[in-house]
Amino acid sequence: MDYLEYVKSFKKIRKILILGSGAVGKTSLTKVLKSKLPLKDMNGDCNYNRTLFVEIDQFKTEDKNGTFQVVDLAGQLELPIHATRDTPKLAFSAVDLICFVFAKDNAQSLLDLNQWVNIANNYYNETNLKIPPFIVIKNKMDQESNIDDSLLDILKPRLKGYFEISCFDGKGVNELKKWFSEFFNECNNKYMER
Ligand SMILES: Nc1nc2c(ncn2[C@@H]2O[C@H](COP(=O)(O)OP(=O)(O)OP(=O)(O)O)[C@@H](O)[C@H]2O)c(=O)[nH]1
Ligand SMILES: [Mg+2]
Repeated sequence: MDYLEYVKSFKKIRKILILGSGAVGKTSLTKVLKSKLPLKDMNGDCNYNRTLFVEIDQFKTEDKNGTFQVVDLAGQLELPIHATRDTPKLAFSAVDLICFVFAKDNAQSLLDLNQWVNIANNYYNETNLKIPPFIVIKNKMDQESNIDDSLLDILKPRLKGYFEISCFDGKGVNELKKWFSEFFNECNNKYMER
């Protein structure tokens, strides 16, 4: 039996990795999952403070029984320092779920998903580990845009979930929170069945 899996189940902690391009709202996502309020109602929290390397945070499931530890990486892969290259174990090990995020008003961030998926795939292939389940989150649904997201159709059969949300006004966030609680139970039930 995997010792870490035992600890995670016993302590009711699961690890999430958030990947996606700069400014799509990865750090905002954790903020709203932690809070009862959307960004627009958090004082001063709409300012953009780029993640320089990695942010580690956590949020509770709705019933407060479980905790998700979140590893949220910088979106700028071209930085000389990037966790996917310099500390890949910190980013990728013991991950229960990967959340790929793109923004409705940024077509490039949708195209970039391909690169983020490849980076994750490469790590798990090279280390002979199975890629964890993953979801895609389209953020900034409050923004106007007409990007064609049919590109996602190729990915959709492999997705554990697909969500359209706005961290700014909170649209879709409650559904996502509910899904996370169910996913948490699913992880623990899987462990109990073994
Ligand atoms: N309109 C709108 N703005 C949002 C939304 N979510 C986040 N933002 C804003 O987008 C900007 C970037 O958000 P972050 O959460 O810092 O983005 P990030 O993906 O963590 O960016 P990096 O750390 O650079 O990789 C901030 O100014 C947020 O307030 C949303 O749903 N709608
Ligand atoms: Mg960030």
